[in-house]
Amino acid sequence: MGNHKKGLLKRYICMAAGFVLSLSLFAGCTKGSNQESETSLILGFSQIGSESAWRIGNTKDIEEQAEKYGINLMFENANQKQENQIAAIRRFIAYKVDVIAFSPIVEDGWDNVLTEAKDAGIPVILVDRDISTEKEGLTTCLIGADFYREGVMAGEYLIRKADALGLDHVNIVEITGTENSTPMRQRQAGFADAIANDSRMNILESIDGDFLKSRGAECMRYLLDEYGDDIDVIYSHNDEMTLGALPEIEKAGYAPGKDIIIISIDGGQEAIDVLKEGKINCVVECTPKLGKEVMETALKLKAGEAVEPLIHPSELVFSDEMDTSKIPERGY
Ligand code: GZL
Repeated sequence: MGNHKKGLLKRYICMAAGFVLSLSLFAGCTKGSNQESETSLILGFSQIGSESAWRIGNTKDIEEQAEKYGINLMFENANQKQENQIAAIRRFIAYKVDVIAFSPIVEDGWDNVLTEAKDAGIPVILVDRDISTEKEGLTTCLIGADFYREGVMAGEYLIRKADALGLDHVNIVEITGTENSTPMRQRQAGFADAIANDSRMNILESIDGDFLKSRGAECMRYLLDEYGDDIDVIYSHNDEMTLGALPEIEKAGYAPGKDIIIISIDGGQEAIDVLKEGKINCVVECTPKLGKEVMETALKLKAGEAVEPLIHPSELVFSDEMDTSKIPERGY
């Protein structure tokens, strides 16, 4: 046999060994003891990444609840890449998990892989974010926040704040989350709709901060250079970007929460602490604690029971209108 053929054979043997090894690694990474794996459910979960305290809190809750419900969790972190989520879902299908759950980083581009899951008879739960598709029946349900309502609550707070301060015009800059993601689209729409009939309100510019702290700082530097003293309000789609923006506001000589009204979303401990200091005026809650509903829904799906198509957790608004010292520990 020529060297080329010997080389090819060696490469195929290595690839086959690698595939078997990766499957055995997946078997090893499921939670719970072996004897449980014969009886309890195997759930494949594709998480977006670790971009924020919210996301890290969501992952922690998913893992804790899987343990609590005795569910074998195959967890994959996509590190902010859609292609990694698609590859993870394909591995879950190959492994023949009982249920797939994932938080889609953006709304588009899922039809093919979700059709493969459907053809394999594996039900899919959407967690946190939604997808947009023309196809029916690719997913069973969505468990996640009402982002549109979060945007509305942010806008309604701003109207009350403008009334309280007697403002006759309000210039707003918006730092949005990941473009084409459900929270970005709906938080932007809800806020815009809430202030649409208030002639004082004027959005100077919306800019994509991708839910990242570093991008929040970059966006803030640009907006301060562009609009400086004209900025009355910053509406930021998540705490991470808000926390990135705050030092830039102070470096520019403005007192956040006083010279500029700061409105944020998520409600993690760090942002709540800054709210208590008076440097953020309003934090709309977006709970990352979705794990209980995910596990209960997965168990129902495995048992062939009907599930709720949409589960929205209840959410609060924390702001300088209340005694913020009474806000309990957030847990994320
Ligand atoms: C909201 C979630 C968002 C958070 C961000 O449910 O999708 O993604 O608001 C996170 O902190 O990055």
